[in-house]
Amino acid sequence: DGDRTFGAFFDTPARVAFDMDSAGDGTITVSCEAPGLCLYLIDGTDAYNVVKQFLGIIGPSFLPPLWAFGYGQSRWGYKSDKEIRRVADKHRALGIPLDYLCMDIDYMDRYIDFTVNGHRFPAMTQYVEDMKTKGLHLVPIVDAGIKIEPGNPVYDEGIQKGYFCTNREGENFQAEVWPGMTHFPDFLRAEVREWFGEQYKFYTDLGLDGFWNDMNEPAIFSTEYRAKTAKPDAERGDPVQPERHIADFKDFFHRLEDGTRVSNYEVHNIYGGLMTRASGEGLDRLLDRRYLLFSRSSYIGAHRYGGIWTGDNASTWHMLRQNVYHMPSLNMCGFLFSGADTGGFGGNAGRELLLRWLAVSVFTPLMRNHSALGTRRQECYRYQNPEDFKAVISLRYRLLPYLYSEFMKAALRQDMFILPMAFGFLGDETARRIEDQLLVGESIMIAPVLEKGALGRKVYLPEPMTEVRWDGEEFRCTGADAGTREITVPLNEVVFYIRKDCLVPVAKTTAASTAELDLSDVELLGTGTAYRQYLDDGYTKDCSLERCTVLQKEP
Ligand code: MIG
Repeated sequence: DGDRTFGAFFDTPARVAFDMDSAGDGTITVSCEAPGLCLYLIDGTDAYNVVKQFLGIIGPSFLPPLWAFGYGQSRWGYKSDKEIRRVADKHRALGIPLDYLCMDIDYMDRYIDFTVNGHRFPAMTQYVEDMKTKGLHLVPIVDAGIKIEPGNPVYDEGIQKGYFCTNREGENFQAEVWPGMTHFPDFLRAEVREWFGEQYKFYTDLGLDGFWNDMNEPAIFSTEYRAKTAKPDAERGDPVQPERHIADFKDFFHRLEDGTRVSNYEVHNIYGGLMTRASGEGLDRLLDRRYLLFSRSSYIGAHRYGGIWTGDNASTWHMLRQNVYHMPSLNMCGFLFSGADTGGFGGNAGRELLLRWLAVSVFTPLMRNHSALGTRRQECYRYQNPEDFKAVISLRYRLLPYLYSEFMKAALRQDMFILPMAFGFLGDETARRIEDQLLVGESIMIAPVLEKGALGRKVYLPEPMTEVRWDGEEFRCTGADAGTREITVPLNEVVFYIRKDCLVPVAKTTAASTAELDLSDVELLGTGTAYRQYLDDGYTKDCSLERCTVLQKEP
């Protein structure tokens, strides 16, 4: 009747359709084709309260190490250790901070998981070690499918133990992905997850401690049933043909713990989340420190094992805006550690778009510049005046004492890190309708510039705040009254706000990487009197709120 505030979680890995009042008579219809839908209804005093209860139910978040909050550079197409080293050196030479570099499928031997191409990376262990001494982590991609290739120990063991998904006839299901024909591990069984997780030992033995899981929807180019000739496929940039994919998903089967067979179509949405669970649980056993892990596909609950990135976006202003809109939703689902491909994956990013995008990514836990093969090179130093990029990315490092502390507190309390304005200013009708301003932790409000050619933007302040202008060198703080104001934001500056009676600890200097950053040596910005800072060594596993200390602002 409109008086009750409640949340509804439709828990099913099958296909669900939401009809949000298409008839216009106020009816919302949710339908699910597979049996076994579990519906959770959560009553609450307000929407934020409902979300907090939900987060309490789904469990605590994955906790990444400090370095995962640094800036990362990635690209599909980095072909060798030398090329990646050049990219890194260029950042260091120009003073653009950098903590990690991603290795896309190009590092593998013929796109086979748990292998390294020995021609392109002839001495991987040494290379990983060398990069680490420069404060740089390497982050390999891992795909869901295992190449059909007798002699490969992972393939052989999977076959022998019956760990792969099967087809209608009960044989191992075959699908073409990057390595050619592959089998999909049946992540729905604990035994298979444990086995798959163990395979990451290949990487941890090389000294690696960061990973991204891809193609785990699972994405399929063609199958034993669907010929290559009938190829139009989303992954290849052609128009999406949903019916084709649905036919694929109906063609392969999982075996549950109790022996029941279910088609992937009935459990499709949980596959990627369970791959991430497999890797997260494996890495927990393999490493005595925290690691970086993020996945393309996931499901409610899998935030306990890794973060997510929002997949293949494009270098457009629309996608930048989508990135902003996605952040609160992801946080409501527990995916605190998330972010988009900064600068956009497909298409060519111009200088203005990349700078504005970086100014948003400064505030998202995952801050990674990634682009597709064949697009314009998107590393910051490829553009005019790289010092402008350095200015924006340096803000991230200056803010890390705050961002890391707020992230960890939110994760440990099972709360959100990035919130919509509506949650921070309950009852403020104007704030409720604003989607292009966000709250980051308990002290910061951001109002990023999201339009091409804009010199600035209109900002709404529900309460008086401190306006902070970062110009690449220092923070200029001024008081700002409640209400609407117009601000000018040059491309090499970032403006953000500190909430009334709140403080933000900032590092006194920037650094080449988080390894050189002292999170305890801070200056306090804002009008508050005290800030509770979460602080640890950045990699220890036993994190707790007891690691908080109170910082007092001297009058
Ligand atoms: O079919 O590994 O979303 O980030 O660069 C494309 C190549 C497969 C999709 C991922 C993207 C990655 C790309 N992958």
